[in-house]
Amino acid sequence: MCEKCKGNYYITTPIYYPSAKLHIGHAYCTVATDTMARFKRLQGYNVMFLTGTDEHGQKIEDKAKAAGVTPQQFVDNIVTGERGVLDLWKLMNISFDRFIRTTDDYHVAAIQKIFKRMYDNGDIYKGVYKGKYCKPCESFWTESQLVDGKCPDCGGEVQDAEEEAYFFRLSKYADRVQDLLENTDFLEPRSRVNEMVNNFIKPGLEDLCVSRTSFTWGVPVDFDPGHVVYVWIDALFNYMTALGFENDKYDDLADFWPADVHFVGKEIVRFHSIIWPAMLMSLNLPLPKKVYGHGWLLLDGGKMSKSKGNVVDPYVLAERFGVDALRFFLLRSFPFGSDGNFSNESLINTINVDLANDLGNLVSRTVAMAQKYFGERLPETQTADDEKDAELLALVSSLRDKYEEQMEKFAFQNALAEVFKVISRANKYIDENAPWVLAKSQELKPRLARVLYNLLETIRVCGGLLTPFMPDTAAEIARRLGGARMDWDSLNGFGVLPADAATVAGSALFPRIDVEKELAALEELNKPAVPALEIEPYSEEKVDFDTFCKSDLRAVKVKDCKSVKKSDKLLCFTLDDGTGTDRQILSGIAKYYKPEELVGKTLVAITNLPPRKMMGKESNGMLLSAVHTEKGEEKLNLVMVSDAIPAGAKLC
Ligand code: ME8
Repeated sequence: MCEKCKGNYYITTPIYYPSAKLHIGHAYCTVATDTMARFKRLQGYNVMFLTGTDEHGQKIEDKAKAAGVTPQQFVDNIVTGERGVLDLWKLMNISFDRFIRTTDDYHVAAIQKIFKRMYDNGDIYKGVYKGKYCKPCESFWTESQLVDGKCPDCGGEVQDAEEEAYFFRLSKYADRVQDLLENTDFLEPRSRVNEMVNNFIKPGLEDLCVSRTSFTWGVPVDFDPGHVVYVWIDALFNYMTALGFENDKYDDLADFWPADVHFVGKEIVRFHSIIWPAMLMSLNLPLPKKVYGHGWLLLDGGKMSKSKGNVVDPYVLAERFGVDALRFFLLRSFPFGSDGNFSNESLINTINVDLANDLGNLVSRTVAMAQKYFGERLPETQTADDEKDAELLALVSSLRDKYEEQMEKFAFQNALAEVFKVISRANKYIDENAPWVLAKSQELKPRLARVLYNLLETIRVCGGLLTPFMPDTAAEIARRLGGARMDWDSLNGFGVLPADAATVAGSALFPRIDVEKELAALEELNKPAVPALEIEPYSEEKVDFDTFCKSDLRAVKVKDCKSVKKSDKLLCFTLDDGTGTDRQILSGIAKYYKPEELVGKTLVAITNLPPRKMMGKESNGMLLSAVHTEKGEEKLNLVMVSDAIPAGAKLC
């Protein structure tokens, strides 16, 4: 630890499944973790911020197979490929110190050692895993994973099945884990404690299956070939292997373990607050100080998906609205511990109200006035503060403490609310003091200088406290304030800027967005791309051979073809079917052909269908045609065969 530092601080995000591209919900937790890491650095801590990817498991193996690549190629593409996970974190200005991939060699080797240690101490034993098996998918499922009793992947029937597997003695740690949850601040928010204890521990903790033989994409159990470590030992221990636990790649355990906090989404709180401490207890390792289970970003009250009419691709959002605006929105709009409803409209409104109107205007107006009335620097001759200034000064002076109190509780929304209270007050202060009136009198110039100084100081403190949320914006604000100090100590008081503070003019920090226009543009972007060519799905239903052979297919020659009165669909064909008697068939293809272009063609007809009346005319059979969809438009082509085939020839 460095001598000047306040101490070490270790914070982590969950490691993401690279089974598909990440959406804005995934970015939510990472932005929150980044903000916390930056806040701790600002306070003076020596921070280790870990994130990464959780790359093993059947789902990845299956997806790679479907894509025709190896599992490693599949995850490499999503993690390190263009617009992958690493690109996204770079774009979002995520200041992680370490990135772990569970396919990294050092991690794989460490997991094998960890598994063996728990096996040797008797906490991992061999047993039989009973579950439901889907044959076509070659997948095991638990009862609770089934959807309406069927395979959640293909919807097919499942059957009872067993496979040999290793189990972790989770049940042995039930009492100690319950005590940890109920009698310490290990898990927050507190509301999640009851959920864990009542739903999972009290009904009886079962031992946990920790190996599989039904797939191979995992860390091999080195002392029992055929078994791979099943997900949670592999995933959870990333938090320690990334510091050097059971490997020589890193040597940071002494400095950073136990972690100060693991940020995790609510659906994986169970794994982090029950299974993770139990595994650490098994190895007599110190437990992390805290697990914080945050809420979900929802779309229309439900799970996030692309199809719900909102753009959720963080790349698109960051590129259109700016990274800082997007980061800000995520933490300003939703209380971190609860679910929140995401919408493009609320994103735009937040940018317009908080960033363009309140923050942006305060900075633009103040800097523009300082420049207009005094040029590059304020004059040192200023009046002392007025009574009118007291409220603003008191608010700014106490802001850092209030903000810090909220940040320490991970209450990002409340911390921002404190800052924006001061920003609003400062905008009101401009109107109350009407600098443009003060500017008219030479005598009032020292007062005008003081008003502007107070505003610049307010902007400096607010800008500094916004650094963890909007690092680029804060840096730009510091620049406009002539390179103002924004370090932690300087944010605790009023009067840090020199009296002759410099200012630098610039364009609007956050231009206002036209809500209607932008929503329309996003809707356009969200329209699914029309596939160039679509064919009808193949029928699953089988036809037996004899039934198929009953269809009498014949080559027929078009003697005449006419449109049908009062019908814009039908064409009426007079056909030579080789019998010597003309056959009449009506076909609904007028949209696709002009009648005259078909005369003389050799077509295929099913001739033994019962006669049908259409628009008062009798149709004796059906002409075969091929249908497909091109760029969203339905196309039809009559099946035409070689003119060398005589009328009446049977097709079989
Ligand atoms: O769970 N809103 O990975 P993952 C907020 N590999 N958070 C969301 C979200 C949403 N709409 N959708 C997902 C895993 N998340 C495991 C973790 S840790 C040892 C292993 C969050 O990619 C989710 O809650 O499925 C989780 O915390 C994180 O994204 C990663 O999810």
